[in-house]
Amino acid sequence: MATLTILNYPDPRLHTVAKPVKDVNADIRRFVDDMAETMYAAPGIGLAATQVNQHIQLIVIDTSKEQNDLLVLINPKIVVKSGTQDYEEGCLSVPGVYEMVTRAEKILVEALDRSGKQFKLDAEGLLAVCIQHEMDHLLGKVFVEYLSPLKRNRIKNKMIKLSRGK
Ligand code: K2U
Ligand code: ZN
Repeated sequence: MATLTILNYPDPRLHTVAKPVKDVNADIRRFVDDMAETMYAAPGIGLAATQVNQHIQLIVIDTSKEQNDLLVLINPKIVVKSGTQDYEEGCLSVPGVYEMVTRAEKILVEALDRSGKQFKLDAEGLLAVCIQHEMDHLLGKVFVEYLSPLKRNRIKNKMIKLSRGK
């Protein structure tokens, strides 16, 4: 397994729209293992393939306390949404930034697992937030895009300064 490099905002590659996975094969499963290793090492509770510059619809998540319950979602689709919830979100691609975002409180998501089998998942609370956050990444959307232009530009300038080692 290997830890992968996570792209930092405002890298334009973060705005690439991911393509569906055609064949859940051994290469995809190896990539899932690398994604999981990268997420746990960050540490984080979710990671989208877009963030490691692989533009396929694949997400790993682990919101368990013991960090030993990996959820893999391939070609995920949210089929039902209800309610709203506010959550102070962070992002491994925008280190050190935490801002309130409003998302659906409950979702029903359909996806393929790491063996290519279709499954459905009812999620709420932090898991629902994380799934929506990661699925935004697959659409090329970073959570700072929910903020005001003023806040977003301040964050963008801060990240550019950080990347120049200032
Ligand atoms: O996409 C990512 O960068 C992974 C995020 C997932 C996440 C974002 C917002 C809310 C929940 C999950 C990282 O795990 S950010 C670190 C983090 C860790 C625990 C709780 C919230 C954020
Ligand atoms: Zn993120």
